[in-house]
Amino acid sequence: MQTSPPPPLSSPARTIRIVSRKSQLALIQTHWVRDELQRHFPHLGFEVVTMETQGDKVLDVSLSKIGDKGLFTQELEESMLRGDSDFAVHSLKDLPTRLPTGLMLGCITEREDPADALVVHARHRQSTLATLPEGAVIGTSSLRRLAQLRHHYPHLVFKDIRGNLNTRLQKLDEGGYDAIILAAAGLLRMAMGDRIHAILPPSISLHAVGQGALGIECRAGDTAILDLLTVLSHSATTVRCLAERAFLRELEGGCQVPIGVNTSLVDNTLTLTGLIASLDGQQLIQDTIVGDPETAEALGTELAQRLRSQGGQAILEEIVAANRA
Ligand code: DPM
Repeated sequence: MQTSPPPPLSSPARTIRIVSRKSQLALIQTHWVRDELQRHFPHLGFEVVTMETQGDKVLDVSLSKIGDKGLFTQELEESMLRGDSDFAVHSLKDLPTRLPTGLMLGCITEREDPADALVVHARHRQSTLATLPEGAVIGTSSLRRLAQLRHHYPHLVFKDIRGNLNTRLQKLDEGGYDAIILAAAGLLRMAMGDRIHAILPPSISLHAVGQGALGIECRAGDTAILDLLTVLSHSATTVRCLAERAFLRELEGGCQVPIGVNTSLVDNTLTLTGLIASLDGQQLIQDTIVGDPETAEALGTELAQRLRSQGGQAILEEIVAANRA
């Protein structure tokens, strides 16, 4: 049976459907994308459809335990593959480095500040991570944040925290934690930048791959949609994030590992720093590669191979073994 092609984008019968998670941050991001496209293409119709994902529903289990591929993306991907929607807006860091057959990363938007941020309870307004009291409880579900902060601040205690940004801030304000670590980008996009007590420098916390950027996923080869998306694409962010994603892709073995990065693109030179940490924060293996932005992905892959041979491989194997036990 032959299915007829969808009507052209300019047909009045054709509305372009954007699929999104329902969280406040997801909707802010998706509405921004829709508004930008509507501004560039006033004659086209855009509609946002929202869905819940596994990651939104399962809130009582630690991210690192359930946190495998596509936790926040799978339902949206199925919707695009069914033809119920045309593209999805994700926080790039939640988009797996390998996508299902039939889908592709259509574009990467300009990055917000990719750094991690410290948010403290009001009683610690005068404190820094270094001066928080012995045993102070820090909320995070990120193995990456946990391992790096354990390394630098062994006097702190770490406790899982789940839920969307509003829920997490509420849990902090209610006194369940002394401080929490969040992506600065999420707070800034939600106009809650005033909650940022300190930005963590790369010497303390290397951020997650793709943090602060949006990744738009669409059906592979959907040229009509890909053409529209070019107006949202940011070339410097794209180069940096493609290097970061190639680095992560080369290290991933289907389990959550503390992996951090930092990138810069200055004077047509790409600098990528990558880190693999042991879960206890005892070992931080870090290196930096510098090169031509044209070879961004090859640089990411090479850096990953270097870290493996510098002790990263042993850490990866340890984590896989611990997950099996
Ligand atoms: C991923 C991680 C976290 C999110 C793991 C990591 C943080 C979980 C936690 C892959 N996705 O960063 O090491 O801290 O318990 C997420 C956030 C954003 C996108 C929230 C945040 C907003 C920032 C952005 C959750 N995904 O990191 O505080 O768009 O980059």
